[in-house]
Amino acid sequence: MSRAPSKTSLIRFPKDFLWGAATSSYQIEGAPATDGKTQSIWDTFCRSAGKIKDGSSGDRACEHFVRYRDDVALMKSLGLGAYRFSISWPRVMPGGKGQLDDRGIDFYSRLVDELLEAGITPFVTLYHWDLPQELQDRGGWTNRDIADWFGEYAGAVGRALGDRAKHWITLNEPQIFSFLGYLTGEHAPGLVDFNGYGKASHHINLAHGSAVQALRSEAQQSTIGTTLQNPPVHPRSDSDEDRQAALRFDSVFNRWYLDPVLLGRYPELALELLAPLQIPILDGDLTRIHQPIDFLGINHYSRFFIYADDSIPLLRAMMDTSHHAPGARHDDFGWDLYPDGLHEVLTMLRTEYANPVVYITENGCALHEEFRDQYRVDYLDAYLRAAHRAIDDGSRLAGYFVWSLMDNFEWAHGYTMRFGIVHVDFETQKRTLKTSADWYRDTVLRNGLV
Ligand code: IFM
Repeated sequence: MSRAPSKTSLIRFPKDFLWGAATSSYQIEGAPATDGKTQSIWDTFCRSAGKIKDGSSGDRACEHFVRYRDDVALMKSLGLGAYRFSISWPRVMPGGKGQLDDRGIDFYSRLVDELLEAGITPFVTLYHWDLPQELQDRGGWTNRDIADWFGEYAGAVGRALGDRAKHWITLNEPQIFSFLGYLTGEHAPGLVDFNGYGKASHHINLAHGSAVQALRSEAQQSTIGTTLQNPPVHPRSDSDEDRQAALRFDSVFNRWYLDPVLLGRYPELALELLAPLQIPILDGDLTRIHQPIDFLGINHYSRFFIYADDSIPLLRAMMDTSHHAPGARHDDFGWDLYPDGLHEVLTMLRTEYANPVVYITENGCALHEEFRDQYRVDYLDAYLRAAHRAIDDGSRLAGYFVWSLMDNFEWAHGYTMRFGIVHVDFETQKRTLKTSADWYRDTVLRNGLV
């Protein structure tokens, strides 16, 4: 009896598609006071009782500061073409202003060299939430001067690393760090201050613009972008109240950051809703924010279900993190597996924002399964299929970074949530590949999904 040759079809990604993994400084580095580094708002926040679920901090984290060579070797063994990491502002510029500290910047310089030596392209994020505490003491993001402070910091880092690092991301998820840091108080600096939120949200955009300008002059021949998390915002029910709430939420949470950067204006609805805050938007601000960028980074996890709720004034909308679509699988965070959401976001960018080049700069899920993480394989596979569909439709998706390379400090959840494709034993610091890491390596090597 003859057997037909087995055929496996491949969902192939474009030839130059970049495959990577992402991390951030506070979540993995440790070494909180080494070589002159000063405190960040997360060092402070973690010391406030009750803020972090397991009472932990990033003091030790993955000890990446001393283990970075091994971690780069690990990335190489996974066949990664790119690595997205962030710079700790208070490590390279103690106190947040002035000169770079040679010892601090030297760490990132060595990391960049190690990556290039391993054939891995560095993607450098300038701000992934660890603001120098000294700047917070001067008002942090609510102080308009932060746009200049951030620009000076960006220029200095660009000058130091820009001869070798050619891909830059100004900010990570402005939506999340402004909302959780200034409105709900769940993240550093832990404030519940609607007026402060209003100011911060505009200064964050201004700071992005200043950083792009500074990088253009200091890190020439680089590609520059920013990273947003724009989840699809769906009403929790069909009621008119929830639908309107979802529109309000989308405008204030998502489009407030997308529109000025990509279109050079704030969305009308958000301006109307936030008008009582009298956000000081001065002449010339939108021009400063609307710098040409080379790509948009999108972090994507799931969708938000929104309902009408008065607990946040003006916005009158809230997300229901415990709501699930009927039958949907979800991860330990309670985030639904909803790959169509990624297709939705990419389609929105293509049709409403002139189809920018996009990198998915984070995508992943939290699972307590320590090694055999089949759910993560299913999750990544499903989201990558959705991404591929968007490419077929015409989206200019240039690369994908899994969140995260390794288990790490998950902010207010401490070490209770594991996002890595590599398991970290936080006692011994041993790294072990999970099932998903093997799967990801195979995917990267074949540049496609079976
Ligand atoms: O761990 C975070 C990361 O720092 C920012 N994006 C979402 C991830 C998971 O919550």
